Amino acid sequence: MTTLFISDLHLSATTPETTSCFIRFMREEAVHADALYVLGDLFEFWVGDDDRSDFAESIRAEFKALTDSGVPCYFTQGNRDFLVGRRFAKQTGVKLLGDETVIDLYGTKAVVLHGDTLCTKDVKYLEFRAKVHQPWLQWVFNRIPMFIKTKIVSKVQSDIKDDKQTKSLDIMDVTQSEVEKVMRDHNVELMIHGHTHRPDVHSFEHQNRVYTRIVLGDWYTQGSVLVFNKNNFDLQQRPFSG
Ligand code: LP5
Ligand code: MN
Repeated sequence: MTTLFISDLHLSATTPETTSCFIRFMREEAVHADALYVLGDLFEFWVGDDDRSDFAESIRAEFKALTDSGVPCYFTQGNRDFLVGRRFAKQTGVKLLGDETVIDLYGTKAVVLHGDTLCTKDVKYLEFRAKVHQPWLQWVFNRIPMFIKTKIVSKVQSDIKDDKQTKSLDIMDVTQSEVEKVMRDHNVELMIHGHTHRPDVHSFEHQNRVYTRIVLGDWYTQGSVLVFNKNNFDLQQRPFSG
């Protein structure tokens, strides 16, 4: 049996190929798994749990069908879907995780997270994150009508769209010392995260212990899945045209 991890699908109504690949993955693959972990950025942007669009309804329906079939499903917010909340969880049966969660993977402890908080050199982003994570601000935002929230999000996105171009790839990658700190804090030798869109397996040694960091891939041109079972793991791709 296997546990599956995905992140950075960036699903939206404007990218139907990605959505089809995701739906196929949910119906044909996730349904046979021990558990599914979604480590953030499932959506291109999630404006709020009050989104009643056909697109939002169709994605919720996939999660509901999966959890109804008995597969536990866990969700960590990413920088694009930090407004996924309790209502989404209730409607879908998905369990919301905190920013960093230690899980037991067939006897191995692992810390799972989106990965944005590991990028400590991206100070401007972390300041922005701190602002939009303020509970009072989210409380207010969640009470604004959907059509106004959509306008606010578009305006902020267009205002900051050029900001990313000014940052180096190094700034937008994880900081190794932060990776080590998080693993040490949780006393684990395995970390799984997404966000950087640089799928890979990194190993390093510290005081005679070997540490592994698995980075999930995005779903821009194909599906990307970490398949984890008792004896091994594999970062795999799924073609869009199935
Ligand atoms: O996902 P990716 O890789 O493209 O970029 C991320 C970081 N960008 C973001 C931005 C969000 O996707 C866009 C969010 C729109 C939010 C609308 C808010 C509505 C209010 C909600 C209130 C509860 O996450 C990018 C990182 C990159 O990852 C690293 O890979 O660098 O970060 C940025 O580009 C952010 C800028 O550097 C920050 C610019 C400061 C802007 C200040 C505006 C303050 C707005 C406050 C809103 C109330
Ligand atoms: Mn991200």
